Amino acid sequence: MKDELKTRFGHTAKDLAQDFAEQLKYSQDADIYHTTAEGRYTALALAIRDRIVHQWNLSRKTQRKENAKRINYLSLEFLMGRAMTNNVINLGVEDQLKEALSSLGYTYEELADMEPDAGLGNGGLGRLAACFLDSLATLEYPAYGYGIRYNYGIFRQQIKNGWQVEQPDNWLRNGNPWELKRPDVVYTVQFGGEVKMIREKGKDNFKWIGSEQVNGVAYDTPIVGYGCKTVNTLRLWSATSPEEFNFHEFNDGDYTEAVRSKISAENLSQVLYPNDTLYMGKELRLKQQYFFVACSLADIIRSFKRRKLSWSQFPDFAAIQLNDTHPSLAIPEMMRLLLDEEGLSWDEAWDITVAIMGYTNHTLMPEALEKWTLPMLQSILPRHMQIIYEINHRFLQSAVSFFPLQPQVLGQISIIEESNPKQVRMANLAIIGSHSTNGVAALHSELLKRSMFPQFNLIYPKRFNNKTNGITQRRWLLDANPRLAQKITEAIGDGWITDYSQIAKLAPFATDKAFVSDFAKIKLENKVKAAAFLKKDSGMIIDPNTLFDVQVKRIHEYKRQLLNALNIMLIYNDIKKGGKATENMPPMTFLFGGKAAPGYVNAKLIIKLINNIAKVINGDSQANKLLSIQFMPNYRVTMAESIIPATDLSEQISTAGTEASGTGNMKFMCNGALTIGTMDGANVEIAEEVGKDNMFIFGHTEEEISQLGKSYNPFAWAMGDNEIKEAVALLSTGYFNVNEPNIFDPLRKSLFEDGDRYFHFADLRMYADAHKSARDLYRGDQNEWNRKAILNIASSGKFSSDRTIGEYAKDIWALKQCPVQRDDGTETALQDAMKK
Ligand code: 26Q
Repeated sequence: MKDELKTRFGHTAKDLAQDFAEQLKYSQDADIYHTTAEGRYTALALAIRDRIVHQWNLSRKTQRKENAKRINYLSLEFLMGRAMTNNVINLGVEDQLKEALSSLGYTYEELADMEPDAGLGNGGLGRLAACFLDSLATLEYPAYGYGIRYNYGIFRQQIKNGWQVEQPDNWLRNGNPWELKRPDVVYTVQFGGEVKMIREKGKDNFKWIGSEQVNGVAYDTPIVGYGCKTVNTLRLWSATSPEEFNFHEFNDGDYTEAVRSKISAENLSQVLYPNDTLYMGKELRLKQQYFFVACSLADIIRSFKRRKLSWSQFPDFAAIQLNDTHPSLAIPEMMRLLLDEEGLSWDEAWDITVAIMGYTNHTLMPEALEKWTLPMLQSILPRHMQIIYEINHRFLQSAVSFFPLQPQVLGQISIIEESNPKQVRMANLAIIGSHSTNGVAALHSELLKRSMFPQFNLIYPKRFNNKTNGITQRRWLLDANPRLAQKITEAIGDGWITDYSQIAKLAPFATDKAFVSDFAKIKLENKVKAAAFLKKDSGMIIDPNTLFDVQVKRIHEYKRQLLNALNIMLIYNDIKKGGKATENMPPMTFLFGGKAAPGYVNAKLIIKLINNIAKVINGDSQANKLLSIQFMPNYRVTMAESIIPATDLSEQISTAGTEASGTGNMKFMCNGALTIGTMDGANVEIAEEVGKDNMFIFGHTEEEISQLGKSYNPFAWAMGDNEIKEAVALLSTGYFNVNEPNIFDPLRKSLFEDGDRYFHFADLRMYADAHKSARDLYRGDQNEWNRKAILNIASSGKFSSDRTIGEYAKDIWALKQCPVQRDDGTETALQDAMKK
């Protein structure tokens, strides 16, 4: 592998050392004796980037020459994490690089550790987009990711006195060596103003004259496929003020106004909105969405126009996937461009738009559905509002025949909600304006058809489909867990890296004595490493010789971190009483991690509660021999890469029917953790693959939950079980908040007075019992535990994002692979230039 890979400067450790030293000298103006850690990191990143750029250029050329269709993945979020270790692995230069750096007296890990996470996303949806980019490049599909180059990513979370405190994430502070600014790729986007109708050649033409303009400049990041053949592009837009606009006001003498409007333009790409699942109708968010949609579509159209083909062929060359409704303005924007700018008829424009667009839904929570008020849309995007009205009008006309004598149904499926003020339902728009609507796990996709959008399913039965999520095994196993990856490769060869179905070959090793003992050793090593990471990251002390029980994900009531906390109270109470449930308990470390949306009061209270419980239990000399509770501040991709490989028990305990898929569940599975979980999201399919016997499945199913429905009485469920009653008393009597009276009242109220919307008490007994069987197995039969863990890895083949992307490519995008030759790039840049 290493030997065949030759890039433009040759490939020995010595060459790499030379490149690195040159970058230090010329881009950092430093020699190896006088450098800062940041400078060394940047120099190394630039040296690596140089090795990517040639292949990047070649990929673009090949894809153009082959007239290949391209997928354009539109997403407000790309949660990329770090690039360096990933790029180094995909380039195949890790060993030489380590040698090169150590020959200069540096360690690779130390430099790699300087890189800030690219945290341009909230959670699952943004990380999914990042995994998809990795799979698209590795499978050699022509693809662009389009998004916003936020100056501030997801906030940094600090914990002060148990409470979450948000700090700005200034991730570009020291520059970003992975990106290339493309000053020539810039589009002007307008907002506001009015629409004029001009009658020309017997035809009505609409002209939208905006009152405010913003430029979007492209910043490109290379996405290196494994083995480095195809290098695709993540193109992120940064907002600036158009030059002329400024200059004009400046000359009028209104200098401060010029500066003000410049700043207001730049505001657009300043910051990622930190809420997930709870939708808020902020004007700046709407502008962000339109800004990035308008730049991306202009770019896609520019690239199509270069081919000089007819518009009807557009869908043969471009597919656009909408990552949730956040980019769904792409539908009216595409219509506007084709109608107003290109002069197509409505029907021509509509057929093209529907053929190009695909929509992925990521949530079942009604409060997450995007709705913009009509007055806001009207004032910011007046022409789009006209187009949306026309789309809706035509749609409702065609829908009438499906619902004879049921006029009220039309009100439900209309894009416009007749509330006060009226609202525009973006999900309805996305379904109507695309040829595919998919959910992200089998159960979720069924529920979309059955409960969320039944009428649309009646009208468009062929549009609804499922694409079960996946994760990239390259980042989440090869990169995050190198020792286990090496062991697996020794056992079954390295085919799994690019063909993850081969991981099934690991199954026989679940009973192979040597393999099992190596697996156990590696798990312990990973725990030691994770403990060191946490010590360095936040000063936490944890004991690697305990069972690591981990729940890491955004904090949300439906994900039920509270259920975990209530179970910990049960365990604690039992220890204090010397009860049976904890008689033979293995020493345990409960690890929590995750951010709460800054405005989500109950989520923030859950963090505080976990921290308060931790304080009491960790300080209790009787309990702390068996129990340690830890909240890990600032959970992020880089922390996940350290914690997940060290986990024994993976907590996936959402109320059935609420988690669309989950993807953390898959990451834990392929790193050899056992899952304790409900039959929700992709857990259902994990159980299908590995068998319920090799998991700890508990709780009401989705059907049972909806059966329980309104008759559910949390109080009765809680009080009917003595141990639960006692644990609840700890919460109600303020045991964990002696000096902070009443702070947890809102949580208690949501559980008991507001009906426990997420059915904690319906599932708590079953959860506690399932948890006990997990503890018992861990304590009683390490061999059996490890056998199950290895079987989990061997059964994780389905959950590669390579499989997911293959399905999107075939079923939704009609996309073909476009192999790119690997070129050693031995011609120098000068030789290249002289050919021109
Ligand atoms: C919407 C409007 C305004 C501001 C913010 C938002 C917003 C932002 C992010 C709404 C939702 C999100 C993120 C949703 C998300 O991450 N969903 C998760 O997607 C994963 C990938 O498909 C699934 O595995 C998870 O189950 C789902 O919760």
